[in-house]
Amino acid sequence: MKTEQSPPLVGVVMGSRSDLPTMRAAAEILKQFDVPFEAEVVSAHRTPDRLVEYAKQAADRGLKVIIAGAGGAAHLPGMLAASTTLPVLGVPVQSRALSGLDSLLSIVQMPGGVPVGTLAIGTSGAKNAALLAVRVLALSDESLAAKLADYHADQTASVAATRELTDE
Ligand code: RP5
Repeated sequence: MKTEQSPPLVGVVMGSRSDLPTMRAAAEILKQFDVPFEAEVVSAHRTPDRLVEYAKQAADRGLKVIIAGAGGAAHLPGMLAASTTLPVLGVPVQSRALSGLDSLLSIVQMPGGVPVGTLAIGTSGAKNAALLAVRVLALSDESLAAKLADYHADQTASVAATRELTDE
C-alpha cells in the first residue's frame, strides 16, 4: 500500500501483517515528519522472491532507507541488507514464545560486511527506526533538519515540564 502521494523515500516492510501493530509506531513518526513512505508485507520465509525483488529495486525506485520489522526467526532485515546497499534498520518484533529475544538476536547478529542497524524490541524500536531514518534524510534536507530540531526541543521541554509537576 502507498501511504503518501510523493514517491516514497522510506520503505517500511514487515514479515507479517501481525507485525503491523508494532510497525505502526514507525509509520506514525514518518507521517508526523511528512516523510513519504510505503508499507509492505514481505516475508523472508513465505515470499523469498518478493524479498529479493524488493531489495534489488529499492534504490532505483528512490528509496533512501529501509525499515524492516520481523519477529521470531527474523531473517527479513538481514536478507534485505544482503540484497541492497541502502541503509537497513531492523526492528525486532516482540514474539509470543520468547518475548522478542529471538527476534533481537536474529537481527543483531549479522556477519561482518552486511550491516543492519538494530533497534530495540517492539514499538520503541519501530519509533526509533523511523527517527533514525528521518535523521538520515535530514542530512540533505534543511527543512526536515529544522523539524527534527523542533521535535528534539519539544521532547526536552516535555520532560522538564514533568519534573515541575513533581516539584509541586
Ligand atoms: C515472522 O513471523 C513475522 O515477522 C512475524 O513476526 C512472525 C509471526 O508471523 P505470523 O505467523 O503471525 O504471520 O515472519
